Amino acid sequence: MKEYQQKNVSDINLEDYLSEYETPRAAADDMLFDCGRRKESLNGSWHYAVDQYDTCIRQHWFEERYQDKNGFTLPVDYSFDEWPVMELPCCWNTEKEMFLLYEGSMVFTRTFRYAAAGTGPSGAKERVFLKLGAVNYISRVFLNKQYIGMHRGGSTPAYFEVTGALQAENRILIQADSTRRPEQVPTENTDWFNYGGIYRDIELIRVPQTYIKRFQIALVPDGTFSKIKARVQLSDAGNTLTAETPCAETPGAKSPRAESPRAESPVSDADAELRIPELGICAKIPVTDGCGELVIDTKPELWSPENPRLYDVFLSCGEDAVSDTVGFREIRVQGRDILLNGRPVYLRGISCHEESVARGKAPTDEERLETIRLAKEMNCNFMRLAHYPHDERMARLADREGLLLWEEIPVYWAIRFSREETYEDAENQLKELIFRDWNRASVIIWSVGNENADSDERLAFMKRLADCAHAADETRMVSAACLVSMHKLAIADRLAEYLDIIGLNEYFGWYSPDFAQLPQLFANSDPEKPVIITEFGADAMPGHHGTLQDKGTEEYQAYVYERQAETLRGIDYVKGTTPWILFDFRCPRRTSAIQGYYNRKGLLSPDKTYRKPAFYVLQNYYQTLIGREDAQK
Ligand code: GCB
Repeated sequence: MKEYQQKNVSDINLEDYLSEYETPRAAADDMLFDCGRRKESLNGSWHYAVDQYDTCIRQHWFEERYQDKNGFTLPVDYSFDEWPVMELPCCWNTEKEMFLLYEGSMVFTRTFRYAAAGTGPSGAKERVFLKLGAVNYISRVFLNKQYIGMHRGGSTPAYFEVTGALQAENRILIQADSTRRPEQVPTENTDWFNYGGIYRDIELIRVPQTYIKRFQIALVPDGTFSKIKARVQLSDAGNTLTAETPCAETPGAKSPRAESPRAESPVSDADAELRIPELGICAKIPVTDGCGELVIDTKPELWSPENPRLYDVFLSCGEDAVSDTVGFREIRVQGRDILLNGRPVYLRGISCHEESVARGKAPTDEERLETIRLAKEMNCNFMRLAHYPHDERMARLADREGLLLWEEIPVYWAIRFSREETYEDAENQLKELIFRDWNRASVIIWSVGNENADSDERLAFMKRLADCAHAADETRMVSAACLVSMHKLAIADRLAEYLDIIGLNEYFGWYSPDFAQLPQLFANSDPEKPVIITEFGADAMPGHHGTLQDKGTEEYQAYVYERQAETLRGIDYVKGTTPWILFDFRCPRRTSAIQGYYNRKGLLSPDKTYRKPAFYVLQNYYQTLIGREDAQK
């Protein structure tokens, strides 16, 4: 047999073709702090092929073996540079009609040039990372015939170090696999459309040998609004960086190291330098074993939806420097109140999917801004970004525009709660989200899931997630959208014990038709914590009219909103609402005449141009809540 024939035979018979591409796996610990860094975009034209049978991996297309060792030409099943072209990032489903319902693998490839930068002051060469903003659900990266690694999780970023694989001329190949699988997070059954693609930015990021891996900065949540804590983690433990330009210590700056037993041990690391010019801060953060922390006395103007004040912050350490634009605010729970900057706040919210008719889960920045603008038009100060991490631009826009956010991971419905690998996947997505958006003032709540039936396995799984979120972030609150116990007609989810705020989805007037049960539910419940009604709602096809008996009409939807508002306004422990949902969204499960593969619970049409009457009901309700708050001041 000729060599290629032998190879061909082994390719088609090897069923375990994937196991060697399960690791290395990019995960939360591989993330680096990338704000304020120079990035080279690899967005743009990529060649692609639908790869329904995973042939790219089975046949090792990335090896580009066009000849055998005797120089004979081999037949191949691909022609990268003659494949059609797609402009990335995008969801393939909206690019061509024939891809609308395609779920599975697609292979994307392009070439690019890379010019190695000169060596830095230390003489060391730069390191380079590839960032994939999001690929649903699995991505596998190959660079210059070399396998780099894979990532799981459809809505969080992946960082791959590519330093050793880069050349002056490069071919990159990425397999994106959107297959739904029962053991994934989310599992195969959801109430939204499963878009596929490399749908967020693709970037190369250059950093020095030792780089700033994490930089977290926030107001210390102690009720004084007078301290900022900055935390730094470098890429290497026990590094030997030297600070380039030491600056005078800011008066009032305290390093916890000075108080810790470690203060006695010799300091081998350099200091990092933190600057916030508008606060007159230029402070050293002592770094030991690659980590440093500093608390600075200062009185920043506080960030809030009404006054979204942002400060430019700069951090440098050795040869590395990053920057960010951050707001300083305090959010915490006291009894059944949610306090923003020490004052009780009612979260006038709306739930929102990440979707655009034309671009699926890859809306333009203008569309994102429009979404925020529409929420504000409805008098919202809060938005629930359901049911998975939305693009990091959304939190940046919310920081700038002044909107509080709930961010969520897709632990949705019936996850495989007893499977450890599924837990690890969920936890990794949670950490990737938290590390990504840690510095965003707008984000006040991490949600660890939605509507998971209360079983022992689920409780253990979700408790671990809540503990993990608390451990990763002491400045925010943890919640989940829980189910009503219809059996007890009460808020009785055992997970509530581990949350700071109880999220509650209730559909009285819709799935549970009897409105009278809603006040009864609240009368039967006595939570020790604030509750946010994370969902209520009703379908209404835009322009579909009828009487109050006709479900699916605009009239009935508006009626549900009126009845809900009537009850909710009187419940003292309900501290916010995020009705379901801002706009209609694609949903394969919704096949009725009024639905047409859309979930029609939106207050707006799918293109966000048409306001249903319930939009104005909510707008008025929130206006009355603002009036009530003003009267209490
Ligand atoms: C829910 C889910 C949400 C659905 C919604 C509905 O409870 O959390 O994802 O889309 O109900 O419309 O049924």
